[in-house]
Amino acid sequence: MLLSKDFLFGFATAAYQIEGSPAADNRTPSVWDTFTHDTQAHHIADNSSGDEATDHYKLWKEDIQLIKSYGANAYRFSVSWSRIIDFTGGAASNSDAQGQSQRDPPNKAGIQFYRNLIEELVKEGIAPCLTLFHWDSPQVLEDREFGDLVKHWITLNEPWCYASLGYGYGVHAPGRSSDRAKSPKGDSALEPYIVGHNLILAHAYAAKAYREEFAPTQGGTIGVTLDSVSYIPYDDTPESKAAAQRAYDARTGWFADPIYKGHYPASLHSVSNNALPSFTEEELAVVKGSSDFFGLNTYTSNLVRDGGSDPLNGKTKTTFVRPDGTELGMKSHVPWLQSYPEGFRLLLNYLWKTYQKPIFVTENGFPVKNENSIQPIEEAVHDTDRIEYFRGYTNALLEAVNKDGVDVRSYFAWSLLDNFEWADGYKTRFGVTYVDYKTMKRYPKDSVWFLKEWFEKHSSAH
Ligand code: GBH
Repeated sequence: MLLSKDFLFGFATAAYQIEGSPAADNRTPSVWDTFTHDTQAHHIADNSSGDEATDHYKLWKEDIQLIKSYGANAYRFSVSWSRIIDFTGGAASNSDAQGQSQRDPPNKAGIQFYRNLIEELVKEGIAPCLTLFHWDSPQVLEDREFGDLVKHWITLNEPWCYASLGYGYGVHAPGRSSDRAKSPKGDSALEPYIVGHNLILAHAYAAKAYREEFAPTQGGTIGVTLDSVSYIPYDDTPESKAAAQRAYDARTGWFADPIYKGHYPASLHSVSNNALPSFTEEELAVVKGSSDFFGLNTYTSNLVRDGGSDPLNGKTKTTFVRPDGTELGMKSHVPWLQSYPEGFRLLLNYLWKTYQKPIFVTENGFPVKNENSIQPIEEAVHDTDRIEYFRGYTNALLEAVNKDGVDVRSYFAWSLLDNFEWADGYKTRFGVTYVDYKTMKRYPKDSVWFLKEWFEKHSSAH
């Protein structure tokens, strides 16, 4: 069962989660620096930050060798706009010939870092897949650099998370929420929808710029990555089925419907209490059809029934416990994730049927329970549960492709390295490589050899 000739087999990361070196080469703070260093409030489980993360800004070459040794032909990463644009104000090198200061002046040293990374990847035969926005940055979009070598562009990573976790629940940067305990104060009923709306527009105009100015000569593709959960009706009742659909609409359709179909999902108007801004005709023409593919990050499944009050999950109740009291799947280190491969197959089918776009799986992975406290590291690298997870999910992908005819074009495991897991800090490890945060030494885990073998077995590009 070989996958398509250009199938991308790889690992994914994100800038703030791995780079460290927050002040190197004129980098200025992002919202995540501010959030993790907030002295007024406690946002991160272990009080950590991405200041060091996995020290990838220094160890990038070594990390590319890891990717190569893992048999991948692709690597998905994001760029930090705090490095790419010089916000330090008026550095001489950023003035043009007339001495005028430019808007969004490029920061040469920061750009050079990514340039070096990309060139090295290409040299090693690893296709760079570049995410423009993985939460850590100002919303400035700029694809002029790197286009000669990067053929796979992802505009946004999981806009649902940025809008809902950052402006609804306030658990991610910039931490806004109407929750009394949280500061700064926001309006959770309204702000996520305004942020989401503007993210859709930012994505659409970036895609338009790329397609018009760069794609014709550079020949790449551009699209958005959304996160989804496989929403499965709790039971056979029409109420549960409708609830599962509402959950899809609130999580994924919120972004996917405008982008692929040209309108917000009907249920979201009522669920959000009419908080959705509207698109002008002109905007809609840019938004509709603005993604070449369906970029999908997915980790888990939920059983859904009617009844909740939270608009951000479609006013549904979600659980991992079936009506007969059994658990849906294998538990992980975090309460929101259980392994349920059959759900992944259902999800791939649902998205293919609903949006009819080739699906690029851009993240999928599993944090082993208590992996952080297993000692010594030589023991921790025996990540049996993660192997089990990857075995199930990669097999579900093959079934979706070969038995159901779903068009899937990539599989990126999250993540290349253990890293700064946002609000969880360093307590939750998603890597296929163990990082010793004291020495920054990398130790491949057993699961990566499982993936390497899977890549080899299903690649038709021998
Ligand atoms: C992805 O998000 C991210 O793209 C990546 O950066 C991250 O490291 C990775 O997954 C692993 O988490 O507060 O209980 O509601 C995945 C989707 C959605 C998972 C929000 C965590 C919050 C759980 N995320 N969810 S909860």
